[in-house]
Amino acid sequence: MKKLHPLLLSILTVTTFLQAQPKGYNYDESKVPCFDLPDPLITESGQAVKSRKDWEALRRPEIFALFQEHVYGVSPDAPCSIDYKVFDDTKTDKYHRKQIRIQLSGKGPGMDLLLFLPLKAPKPVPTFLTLNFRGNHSITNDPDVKLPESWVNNEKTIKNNRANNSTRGARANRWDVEQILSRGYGLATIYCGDIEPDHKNGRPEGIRAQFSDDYTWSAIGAWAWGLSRGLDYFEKDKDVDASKVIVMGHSRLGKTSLWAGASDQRFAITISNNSGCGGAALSRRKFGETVKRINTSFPHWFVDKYSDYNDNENACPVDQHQLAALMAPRPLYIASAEQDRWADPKGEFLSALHAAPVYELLGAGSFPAKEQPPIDKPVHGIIGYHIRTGKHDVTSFDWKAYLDFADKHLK
Ligand code: GTR
Repeated sequence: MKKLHPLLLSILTVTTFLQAQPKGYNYDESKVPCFDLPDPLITESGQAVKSRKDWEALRRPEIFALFQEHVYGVSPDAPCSIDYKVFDDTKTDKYHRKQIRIQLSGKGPGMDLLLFLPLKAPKPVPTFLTLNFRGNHSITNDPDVKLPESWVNNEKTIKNNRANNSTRGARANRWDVEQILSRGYGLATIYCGDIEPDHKNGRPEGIRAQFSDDYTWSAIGAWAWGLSRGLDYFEKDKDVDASKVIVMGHSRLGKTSLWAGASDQRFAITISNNSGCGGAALSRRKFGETVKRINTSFPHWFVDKYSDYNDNENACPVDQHQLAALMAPRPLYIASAEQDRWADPKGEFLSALHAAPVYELLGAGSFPAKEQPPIDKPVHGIIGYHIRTGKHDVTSFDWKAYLDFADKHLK
């Protein structure tokens, strides 16, 4: 690779750093306000949660309902049956590729699930299920992966919100397909826009428009619901071990993987990659992105009520460590990136730390870190965490950590 001039390199580094950290927000640890976190092991009426039974019958449903009401909304139940068509089933020299069209409701939107399976590993395989930002074709250079038919963001080479080949492989760097398959796992992905376009006026084109307004689900709620429909399909596919599906997501789609893992306890492992505000980061810290800013920029991601906590985080009956606790006793991984201060790496770590007492109560194991671990040194208990070198992204380092964690818990 051609070397960049050191001056150009430092300008580029500073520019990326500034873009990743919008001005006017707090990045100074000494300015984090004092706060009390709501205790996952004390009920709203003040009763201590002392047993698995208390957690399962009382406190878990209570916390889940609070997140529905105040943050992500109420989604419909799973449909009684699943309508799907496998339109591609091909073995190449690299992988076994399937593409499946899943109809989400009678006349509403459908989503394409792209599935890469290892050629050699014994079937059924444990599989990562993740949403993507720009279309299934963007995660790979494979010319046979179908372009999305739904709305996509306009960019230089994309007009009229319709995908074309210019973005094929555009995000391949984030998807280490080779490493994942070589470790004996499948990788499945769905374009989030197939479920609902990611913009504030996307609702009429998405799955939410097909259901009654009694469901208060947000766009994150809708995307998470779509992930569950992917899992419904895996229950029909003999190549995938539906009891070992790992829901993983990056950034806004990491917020979504957390809500999916909380809403659907069939997911065996949940992974949040750099999910930040409204994901793994504690809102009460007001470090980097705040509740007010996220509700202003992305009002469709959450329920309207979430704006009651703009500049008023302490009034929210939940904070994000309780979302993490909803995964218990199933393994949970939270990952941060050193330069991704907008997402508040420390706040992401603290969610893992404060979710741990629930895992301990359930006898599921613990989180072997009391302080944020050093850079690039993953810690793997029943909860896993790492903070790696670099920016807001998904790297091969992240995937290796997720694969090691999955091996530890699923193999
Ligand atoms: C940012 C947003 C973050 C994060 C990110 C992403 O603009 O402020 O909460 O979700 O987008 O999804 O890439």
